[in-house]
Amino acid sequence: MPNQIQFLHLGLGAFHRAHQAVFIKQNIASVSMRKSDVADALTAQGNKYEVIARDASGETTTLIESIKESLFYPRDIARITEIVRSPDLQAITLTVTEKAYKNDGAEGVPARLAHLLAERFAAGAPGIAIISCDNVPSNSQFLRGLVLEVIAANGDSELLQWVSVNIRFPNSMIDRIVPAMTSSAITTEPFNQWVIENDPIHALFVGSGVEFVPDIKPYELAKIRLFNGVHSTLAYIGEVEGIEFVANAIVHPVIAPFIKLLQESEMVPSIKDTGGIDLLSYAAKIRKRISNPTLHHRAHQIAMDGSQKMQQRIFDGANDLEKLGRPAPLHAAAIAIWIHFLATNSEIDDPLAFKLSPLAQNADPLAAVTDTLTLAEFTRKLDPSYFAAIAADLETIRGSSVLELISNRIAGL
Ligand code: CS2
Repeated sequence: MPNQIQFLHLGLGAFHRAHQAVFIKQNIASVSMRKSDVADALTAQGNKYEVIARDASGETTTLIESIKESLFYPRDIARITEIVRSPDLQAITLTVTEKAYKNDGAEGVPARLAHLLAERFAAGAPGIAIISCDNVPSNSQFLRGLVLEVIAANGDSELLQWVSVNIRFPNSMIDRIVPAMTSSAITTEPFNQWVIENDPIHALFVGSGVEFVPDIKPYELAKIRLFNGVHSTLAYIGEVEGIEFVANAIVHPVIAPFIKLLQESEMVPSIKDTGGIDLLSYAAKIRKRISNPTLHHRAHQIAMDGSQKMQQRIFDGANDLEKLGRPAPLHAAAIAIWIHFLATNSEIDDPLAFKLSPLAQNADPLAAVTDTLTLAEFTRKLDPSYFAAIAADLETIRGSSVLELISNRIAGL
């Protein structure tokens, strides 16, 4: 008798195992989308594993048993299809990283979702919720647009109508620091947050700690800018300056005041509708969490896929400040540091590095900045009024160092 599965998860990484699998008390079938090794290892250990939450005050270990099946797409497509066709299924959740949020063929995530939804429609099963758990603006709704695009391109108007009416895509904000795993246990921080836009799925989360809110936007902006924007900035500073872990970067005597100023004088005012969140105290808590000395979260890991992250983490905030008529010299500095990283690092893990790095290496700083930032693939472009300031910063870095640039910025130079 197969398990009754209420949640299907796509993207079986460490983050899923330390986040959704901890909050969800129903049965989950979790699917690896790129390689089978994690799914197979998890199956071999009976799908049970420990999550160790650690900070300077100590650690707690929790045995997680919500994952009932670990599968690999496409190898296990027959079982995945059976789950999707079942009326037991209530939701599909996803952690597939930023770069999966585009339509790039039949193996892409939106096309695979469209395929699974076609199976559910054909089975006559009721609607479900699809909940993105990636740090992407309006994540689930954005995914909805991509899925509908695939279905429309296939010319399946009945499915298009059914998905539009029956499949809910509530946006969600997720937050927990989960460094890449080094052993079979997952190490993370005590903090764990999941906020979902109001949806009937809340009935399955009663008592779970998951928050439901009418408007996710302020949570999303606060998280992506004040946390992830800071994380990326620290990652590129760390990579250029040879600081291995972000916990060390954020307490560095020059970097710490720069990050605090970046948050307080630019990121906080870039968010006009705060939804009642006290952004200054939120920012302070983020700095404290990133400085958790027990996590060993590598700058190199966070630096990955910058082309897919910087747009929403840094460009958007700078663009909002520009619209508000406020200066954004620290956002400009963060972008200059990223461009310098693109030009000088030899181990960049980013799908667009092969285009960006040569552009960033242009000896003329203004050409380097302009060509890098106007890449056609960027969907959220930085306002060109920043280019000259970024080029001046790049010149400073090239002539001295990243630390020199940021000490100038703290001094207000
Ligand atoms: C990080 C995030 O790797 C990254 O890009 O910024 O994974 C970050 O640790 C999480 O979003 C924290 O919730």
